[in-house]
Amino acid sequence: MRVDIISIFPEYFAPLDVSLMGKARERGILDIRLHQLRDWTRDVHKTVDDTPYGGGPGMVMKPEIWGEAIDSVVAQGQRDQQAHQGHQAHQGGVEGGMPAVLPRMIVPTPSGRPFTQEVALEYAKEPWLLFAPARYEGIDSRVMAEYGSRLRVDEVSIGDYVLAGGEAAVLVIVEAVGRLLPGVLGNACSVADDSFAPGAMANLLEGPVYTKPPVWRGHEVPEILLSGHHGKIARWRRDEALRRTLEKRPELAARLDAGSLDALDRRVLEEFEGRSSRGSSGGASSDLSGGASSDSFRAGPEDVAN
Ligand code: JD8
Repeated sequence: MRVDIISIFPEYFAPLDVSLMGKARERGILDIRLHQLRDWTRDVHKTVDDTPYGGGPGMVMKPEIWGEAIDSVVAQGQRDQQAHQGHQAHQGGVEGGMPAVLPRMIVPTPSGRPFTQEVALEYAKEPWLLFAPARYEGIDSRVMAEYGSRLRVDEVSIGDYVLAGGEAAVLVIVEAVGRLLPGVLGNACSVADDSFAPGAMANLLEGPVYTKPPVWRGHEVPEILLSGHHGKIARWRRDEALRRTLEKRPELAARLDAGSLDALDRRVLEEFEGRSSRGSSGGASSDLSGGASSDSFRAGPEDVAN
């Protein structure tokens, strides 16, 4: 996957040199290119912003600079493709390259559609992503209109809180998408187990995890985990994941597909219901008529420290 990022703070993306994303780049699975937006300014002050029409606080990013930058980065990406295909064609002795692919343009903004695991899975299928993280009050809206007619443009938000700019959101999205690419996660771990692949644990939060020593500062590891009884351990983990989801994310629990719950699951829900009605914790109701949605999010067993 090719990823182009245009920003006035390209140094913000140094974290993409390390850990999982760093290895994915070394292995050629991810091809990340950083671009300094100011390289497309023409004035001595390298100005990228101006006052908002209609007044109001802050500054808005100028459309011309973004237009020049996006046109240039897309053209360069297409030339690289042609060169790559030409090289492949030459090796394979076949004529006529494939039609030039255009990138999917992603603009982080607090007013964007929620970025979820389902969206991450969607982006992971793309050959080329172009990120336009902004600063100030954002980018002149005509830029998204201009490219919305030529590219697929997504305005996305990573959460209901306000950041100072889009760079942090791009880091989040690149990591969430990058770890889904074939060959990035070690073979021990597969995203099929984790990221919402429809399955028994979809829509459930992670349960608690433990490692050696069996006793630490007087705190013991739950006995069941030392039993070696895989069936009972799996059951215990599911119960813990259900309880944690009911307690911390009742709206997710409400989206659990009733059909995917077995009698033991329902026992956990009724037990929680009982506890919550006794304690009026206002937790999730066990009426699971909501039906499952695929955009759940469960972390996967990364085999490297992040
Ligand atoms: C892009 C500029 C700052 C936002 C005035 C504060 C995403 N989940 C998210 N929260 N915030 C952002 C985000 C914030 C951004 C930009 C994304 C570009 N800002 C602006 C409008 C109010 N300042 C985000 N994804």
